[in-house]
Amino acid sequence: MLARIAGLLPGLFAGLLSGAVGVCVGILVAGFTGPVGSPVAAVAESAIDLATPGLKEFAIREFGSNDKNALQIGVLVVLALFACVIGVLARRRLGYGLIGVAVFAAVGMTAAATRPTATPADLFPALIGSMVAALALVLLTRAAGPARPAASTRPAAIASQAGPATPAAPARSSLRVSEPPRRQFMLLGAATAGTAAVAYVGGRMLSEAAAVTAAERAIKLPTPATPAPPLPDGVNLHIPGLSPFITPNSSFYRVDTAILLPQIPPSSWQLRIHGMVSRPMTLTFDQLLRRPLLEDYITLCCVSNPVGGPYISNAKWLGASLGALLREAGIRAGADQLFCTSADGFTSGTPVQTAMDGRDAMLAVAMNGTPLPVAHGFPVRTVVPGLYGYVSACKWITDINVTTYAANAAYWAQRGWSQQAPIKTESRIDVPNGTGPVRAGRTAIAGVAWAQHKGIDAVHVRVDRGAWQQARLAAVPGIDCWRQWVLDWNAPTGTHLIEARATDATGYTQTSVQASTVPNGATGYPSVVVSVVK
Ligand SMILES: Nc1nc2c(c(=O)[nH]1)N[C@H]1C(S)=C(S)[C@@H](COP(=O)(O)O)O[C@H]1N2
Ligand SMILES: [Mo]
Repeated sequence: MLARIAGLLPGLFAGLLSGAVGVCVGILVAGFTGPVGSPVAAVAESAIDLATPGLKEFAIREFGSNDKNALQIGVLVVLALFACVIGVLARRRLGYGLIGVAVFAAVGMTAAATRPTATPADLFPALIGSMVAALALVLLTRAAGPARPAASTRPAAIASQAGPATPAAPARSSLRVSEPPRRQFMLLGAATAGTAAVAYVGGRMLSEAAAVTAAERAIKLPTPATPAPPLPDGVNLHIPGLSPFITPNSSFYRVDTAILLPQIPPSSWQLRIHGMVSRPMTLTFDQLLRRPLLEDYITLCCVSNPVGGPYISNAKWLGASLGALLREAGIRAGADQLFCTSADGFTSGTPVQTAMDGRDAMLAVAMNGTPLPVAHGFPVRTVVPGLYGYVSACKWITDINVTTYAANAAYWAQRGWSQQAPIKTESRIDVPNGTGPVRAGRTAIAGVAWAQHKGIDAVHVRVDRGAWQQARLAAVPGIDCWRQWVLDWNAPTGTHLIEARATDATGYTQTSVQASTVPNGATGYPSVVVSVVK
C-alpha cells in the first residue's frame, strides 16, 4: 500500500508543479494583457455566471464579501486535483497527460473568451500558461523515469517465486521503492517551482501597477477653492537651453529610496494623523478630495543637489492645506515635528511651525494638472514650500505622527543629515552650458535662481572675476518658485569663467563659500567655463 502511494508521488508532484507553473505563467501573461484573461479569475467569474441563483445566494451567505476569494480558492483546489490526475496519467502515458493539459487550456481560454469585456489578447494567459504547463509536464515526467505502479509489487513477487537463489531481485526491488527521487527530477521540480514563484510575483506586481494606473486615470480632480495666481506673461524668457519655468512631469527630477515604486490604489489609501494632537484622525482619499483644495507653483529641491546640479524642478501643485488639517487635529503644546511615514517605510520630519505658518504646505494630489505620477508619490504626498525635499515632500504618505525632533529622527536625519533644512538661496547657469564652444558676439547668459518662500530679488553675473553685472529677471507668479534670469553678453574670443549669484527678498546674497551637500545643502557660486570662438 505504502509502496503504491510512493509510486504515485513523482506523478503527483509532476502534475502539481506543472499546474502551478502554468497558472502562475498565466498570471504573469495577464500582467501584460490585462486582468480579464487571468486564468483563475476568469474561470471563477465564469463559474459565477453559470451558478444557479440558489448557489450564488448560498455562497454570498456563507462567505459574505469574501465569496469571490472563496470561489478562487475553490477553483484552485479543483485545478490542483485535476493536475494530480494529469500528472499520474502522464506517467502511464505522456499523451494522456497532454490531453489533460489541453482540457485545462480549453477551459481557461473559453472562460477568458466569454468574459463580457474580453479581447483576443485575453486568450494568451491560458494559452501560454498551458503551453508552459505541458512543457513542464513532459520534462518532469521524463525525469521521473518509467512509471511502475505494478513494478513496485511485481518484482517482489517474482523474487519470492525465484527463492533465495536469486537474492539480487528482492534487493533491487526494495532499493527501488525506497530509492530517493532522482536528482534530475528534484532539480527540475525546484526549477519549476522557482519559475512559478517568480512568474506569480511578477504577474501580481504588473497587475497591481496596471490597476493603479487605471485608478489614476479615473480620478477627477476637483477645482481648487484657492486657485494658483494666473501665470504672468514672461515667466519664460524663451532662451534655448534655459530650464522652462514649469518642469513637465516626465522630466521632473526624482529622488527616493524606492527600488520598486509603491503601488497604492486610492481606494485603499488612508492617512492617519496622530501623536501629540487633541483629535487624532484618519482620512480617506475621497475625504481628502472633498476638502477645499489649494493650488500653487512650488519649486522642489533636493538637499543633495550640488551647486549647478539637476535635482530641482518646478510644478503647479494641487492639494489640501496641511495647516488646516493640523488645526482640526489640534496640535498639543511642545510638538515641533510632523514625522511623516511613506507606504514604503521612508520617513521625513517637517517642522510643525513651518507647516502651519500660512504658506501653501499641502497634502498634494496633483502635479501640473494631472494626478501625481506614481514615481512622484501617488496618490498623496506632502509639499511644503521652502524646505528641502527630504524634510518636506514625503511621497506615498500614509501616516503623520505629531511629535518632537528630540523623540524621533527621520530617515535621512538618522544618516547624518540635518533635522531641519530650509532651502538655501541659490542660482544655476543653464546657458551656456560649457559643453561646447560659443560664437563670439552677442549671446545670452541665462539660468534660474531660487529662494523658496522668500523670493528672488536680483541675480548678478560676472565674467572672469570682473565686475558683477545685474541680470534681467523673468516674471514670477509667487515667491515659492524659481525665477529665470538672463544677461546679454558680448562674448569675446577665448576661454572665460562665468559665475552667478542670487539675492533674495530678505536682502541676503548667496555666499561664495563652497559647502558640500551634507548635512544641509551645498553652497557656492555656480560657474561655467566656456570657450568662445570666431
Ligand atoms: N517616500 C519617499 N518620499 C520621499 C523620498 C523618498 O526616498 N521616499 N525622498 C525625498 C527626497 S530626498 C526628495 S528631494 C523628494 C523628491 O521628490 P520627487 O522625486 O518627486 O522629485 O522626495 C522626498 N520624498
Ligand atoms: Mo532630496
